[in-house]
Amino acid sequence: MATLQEVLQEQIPKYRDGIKKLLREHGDKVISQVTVAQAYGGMRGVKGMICDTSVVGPDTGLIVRGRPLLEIKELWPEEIFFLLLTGELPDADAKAALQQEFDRRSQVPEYVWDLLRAMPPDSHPMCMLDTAILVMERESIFREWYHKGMKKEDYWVPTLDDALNILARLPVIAAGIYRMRYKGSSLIHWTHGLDFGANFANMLGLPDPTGSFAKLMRLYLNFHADHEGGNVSANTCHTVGSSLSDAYYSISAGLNGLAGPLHGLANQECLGWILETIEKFDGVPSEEQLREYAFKTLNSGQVIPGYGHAVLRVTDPRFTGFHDFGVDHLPNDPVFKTVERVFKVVPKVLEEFSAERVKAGKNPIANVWPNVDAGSGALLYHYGMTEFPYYTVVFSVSRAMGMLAQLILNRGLGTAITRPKSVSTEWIKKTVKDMK
Ligand code: CMX
Repeated sequence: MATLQEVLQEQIPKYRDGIKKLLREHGDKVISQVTVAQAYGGMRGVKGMICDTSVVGPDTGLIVRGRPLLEIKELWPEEIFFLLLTGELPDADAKAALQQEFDRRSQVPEYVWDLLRAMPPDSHPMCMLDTAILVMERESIFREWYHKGMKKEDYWVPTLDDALNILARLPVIAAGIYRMRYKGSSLIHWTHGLDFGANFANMLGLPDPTGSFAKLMRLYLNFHADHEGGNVSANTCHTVGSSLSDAYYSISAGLNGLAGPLHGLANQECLGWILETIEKFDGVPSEEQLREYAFKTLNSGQVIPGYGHAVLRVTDPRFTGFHDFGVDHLPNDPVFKTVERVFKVVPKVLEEFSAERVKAGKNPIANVWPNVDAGSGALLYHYGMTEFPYYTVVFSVSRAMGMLAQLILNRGLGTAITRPKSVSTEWIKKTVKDMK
């Protein structure tokens, strides 16, 4: 089979022509309308952007290029990246070629480590990761080619080059942040010939006598790679990239969005919440104790992290996949047992709380089921990664794959600069006045 570059070389012109034809034939058809509530409500449900790497169905969860997530959970991260970009799975040769690309590009420049070492000791690991990406922007091949002059049809080529450089370095930098921040110890280098997930696990330096931590890392990097285009991180990366900012600027911006507690940081918050309950009740809490604690959290005006979703209306299949891993590998772990018990209790609590909200004239909670962040932290914790401010960094190493795949395809299409129309409250008031 051809390499990733060769497959894209063949696919992208066809993809571009197909979209041009679609626009010529159907460009003026209406696919979405916007209510006033949606304009004020984070544009929830407005169909106004395109993402061809994956879709999230409210009742199905993540589907990557037509394949439901739980059917592809055995794929390794490098295969997922190939699939996101091309819609095809690499054969053994194409996969080996991609792994060699990562080997070749994995060297992190010394100035990145100098910068990270100079950062204040209370810098959040997400801030360290994003800073490291941004400082490497000087190496952007896209920026260099753009300034020399390049045809629009070729934009995707140096973007792919930038993407591969970022992706190869990201696990090295992320693991380096972990080692310098939490272990006060030396960095572990990328091992040539080892796959992406096992390499990341190895560079973190946590004990893994059975290889099951490496297995978890492959699963973790697979599950978090993409979640269509409208979420904060992907949407931000897309918007920044649409101005032809290069991949370093775009990815760093997207990951800054992932660092918010309502998005990727929820996994840190979630494990914190689980551990609080264990500490308060001196061991795995009973269902009644969890119910009481959940209501206490809600009544104090906080959200229950790891539950709810802007799009999903069922249990997130990523939660199910992690739960299955926990059942297989750590069924008696107290943190995992608490996660299981929370899953039994919290959806009902949220349902009751939602009913009370509605009676008080507030919005219902649209989805009471767990999302990806509800269980993943317990697994990391079991393997000795107990520093939960770091969890979103692991998420980032993975999510970069989806954002970069989307960026490359958008460059291939020559997607327009993002510029939705904003309106003022004054305009809304005037416009709705005479409407029925
Ligand atoms: N606990 C308490 N209240 C919740 C809730 C939860 N887990 N989930 C939703 N609600 C509340 C919202 O805060 C909102 O309240 P207000 O109207 O008072 O602002 C109301 O229910 C309606 O919200 P919604 O339509 O159900 O959900 P949104 O699309 O607005 O928000 C999300 C989605 C994920 C931000 C929200 O469910 C939440 O805050 N969950 C907890 C944080 C979390 O797990 N985030 C990670 C999501 C996955 C990811 O993106 O990484």
